[in-house]
Amino acid sequence: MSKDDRSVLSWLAFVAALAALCVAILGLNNDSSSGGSAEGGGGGGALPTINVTMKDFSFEPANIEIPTGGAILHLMNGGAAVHNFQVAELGIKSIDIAAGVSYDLTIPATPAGTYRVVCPQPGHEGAGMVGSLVVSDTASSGGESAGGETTGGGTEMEMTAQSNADMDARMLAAAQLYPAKTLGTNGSMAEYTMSADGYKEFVVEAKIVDWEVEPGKIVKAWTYNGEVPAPEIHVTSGDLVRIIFKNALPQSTSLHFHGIRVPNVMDGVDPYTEAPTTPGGEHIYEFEAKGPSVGIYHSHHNAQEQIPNGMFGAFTIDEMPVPQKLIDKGYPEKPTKTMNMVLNDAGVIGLSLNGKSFPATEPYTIRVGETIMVHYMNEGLLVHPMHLHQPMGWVVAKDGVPLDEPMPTDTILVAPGERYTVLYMGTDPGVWAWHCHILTHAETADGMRYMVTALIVER
Ligand SMILES: [Cu+2]
Repeated sequence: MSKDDRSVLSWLAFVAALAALCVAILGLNNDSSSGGSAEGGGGGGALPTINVTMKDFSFEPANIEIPTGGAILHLMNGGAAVHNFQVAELGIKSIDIAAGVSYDLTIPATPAGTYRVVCPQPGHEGAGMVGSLVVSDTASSGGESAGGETTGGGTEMEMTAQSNADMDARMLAAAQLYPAKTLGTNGSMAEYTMSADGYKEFVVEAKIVDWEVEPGKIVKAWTYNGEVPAPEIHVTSGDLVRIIFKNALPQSTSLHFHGIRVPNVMDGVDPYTEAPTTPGGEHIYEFEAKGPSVGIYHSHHNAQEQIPNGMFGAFTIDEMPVPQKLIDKGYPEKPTKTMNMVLNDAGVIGLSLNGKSFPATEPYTIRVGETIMVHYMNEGLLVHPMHLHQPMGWVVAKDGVPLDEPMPTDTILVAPGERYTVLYMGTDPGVWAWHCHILTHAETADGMRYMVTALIVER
């Protein structure tokens, strides 16, 4: 057993403590949302109608109680996005319900039990749009209100010692998978060839590949060169850069260099600065690198779908300097390691760090006294407050511009499109949790998930 293995195992004690906290939080949430309101039905054997509001991104109530004889769910979309109501176990799925529209979904007679409800729209389940359909003999069936009290067995409010032990066991099982091996590797550096006319030439091909986000969740990811995030393009100021861009997608696209200084005609904004690159087509981008920069290359065509599906990669020019003020505090002049942490929350990939969801995320290791420089890059649709339990970090650059005055941080809010560069120095040995602090982006009742990884600090 390696030192790393032991460290990860010792983390399990921490996992158990977090599990207990999670139970407490869940209890509170259920308390405020339990009990669906029932209306209509008219008696005489007609099915009761239960109102369910769909929001961005939740169901209200989250626990929908219906009798075994069936019910009509009056689904009202009170959000801004299209939503859908699915109970996969029962083979039930509503139509796509547009914002502001309601739809009556009939649930036929169903055996008593608790069934998982999700919105199957890309990214919505990951964003927390899940609930339970609680079918019981004791749920009201004649048009009476289901009331605010839990009447059926098996809801999370009625947590018995057995169900609590079951939850702990599920959390432990999930935690023990970390770090799980999955299909599809990332984190490579893009290779180039030198052209006869002095350019560093990179070939970037947009294509769809099978990508395992977490164990067993294999999606059709939209990628550059088959990786999520795409291979990092790293060049030096003064380099002449040529990107030979090929489109193997079934859809047009274009390539934008976010946070990189390029001539307007190389900005990749079709149909303004260029025509879209159609399926099977090719486009050449050329410019001189002017850094330092911490940027991203990503789609600028149907981007709200193409980017979250995986079409993003780091584009960096030169290195971000360590501020003199930190060197004065004893930080090394160069970081021991530099890495990117690209955040995502939508599309086929969903809530993820570097294209992977816990327990498939990658742990990072440094020693006490060593430093790791992290470029956080948000390519999703939501903000993410990224929190490292220890060590304390220093923000040294914002959107690729070095800061004169570094700012301390243990939680940094990264909005879509933003890049923050944070320097951490190993202080106390241990396996330190590292996660988004929007808790539904990091945990479920089955344990830690999604935007969670760890920094291992070795002696
Ligand atoms: Cu988040």
